[in-house]
Amino acid sequence: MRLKIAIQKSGRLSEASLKLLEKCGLKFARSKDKLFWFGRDLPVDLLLVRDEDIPRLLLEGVCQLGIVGENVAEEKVIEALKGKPAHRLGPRLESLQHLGFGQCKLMLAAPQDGPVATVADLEGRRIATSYPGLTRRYLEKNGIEAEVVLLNGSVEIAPGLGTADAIVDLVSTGTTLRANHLVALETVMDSQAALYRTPSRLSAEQDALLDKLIQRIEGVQQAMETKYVMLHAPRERVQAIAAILPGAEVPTVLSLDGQPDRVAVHAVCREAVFWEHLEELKSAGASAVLVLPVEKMLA
Ligand code: PRT
Repeated sequence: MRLKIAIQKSGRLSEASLKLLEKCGLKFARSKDKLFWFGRDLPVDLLLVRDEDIPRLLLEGVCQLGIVGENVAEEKVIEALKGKPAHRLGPRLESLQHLGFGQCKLMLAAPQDGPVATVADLEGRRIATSYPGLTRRYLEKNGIEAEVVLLNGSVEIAPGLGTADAIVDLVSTGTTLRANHLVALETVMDSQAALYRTPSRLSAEQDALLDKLIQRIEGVQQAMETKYVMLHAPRERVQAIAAILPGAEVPTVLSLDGQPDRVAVHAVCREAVFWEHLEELKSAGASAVLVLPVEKMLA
């Protein structure tokens, strides 16, 4: 039994999703135009689709895993549950892991110096969004009755055109809001790409494969955050230097040929190593400091 993973075909999440799976050792027989890539070494295939189709493919059990923004997953689940009686709500999508890319915020924004300055000002107004489910849930939570206008693109121009008083849209740098003279007022939802699994039952083989994949993804993520630091230091400063290394376990200390007072220190740092750390190390007596990326880790 093979596993099928759905990822975005082309867009903000495609490259990072593919890179992550390749770093996990998955190789595919690629076909530029085709939507289906056959897994070569492991029985794991790829389906390249629009990101908004991924939640449905998982809910229907067509794919067993999918990488999609939490914003899209939540919205599509709200849509799928709409109008269903409570006892028929059925299984949901299970988020297995945050993936650390595609970070953004779904935000309420409105024209600068306009009548909408807080969520309370939305009563009786029109809000444009591509996320009607999340927007309605947010309005309900705040006890606000307002009209939600669905727009599938260029949401940020709606207030300027007079078709809405405010918007709920994704923001990452804030450039688009500023260019349209809008200000972000409140965060409706924080989002990033996540790995989701189907609510359908998997075979024992698929379950084992999924566990292996999750372990590899964790390893890749840990490796990305981890650095290997090598430096020279006065022997008597080793303890002080080890204390500066961020997130380091016990370092390896090696003798240096012909230099009885100095040693080489090697350490795996599990937290980001900033320039400030290097400057501190230098002040503590370290020299020849090298910071290297770690490619793979298995705890
Ligand atoms: O065609 P398909 O349906 O597959 O893709 P899409 O066009 O719906 O999605 P795409 O590729 O634009 O985005 C995919 C996912 O990336 C989103 O669902 C989010 O999870 C995530 N993401 C992260 C973003 C952004 N950052 C983002 N900034 N998605 C969209 N934007 C847009 C936003 O809508 C606005 O128009 O970028 C603009 C704002 O950006 P800033 O930097 O100016 O604030």
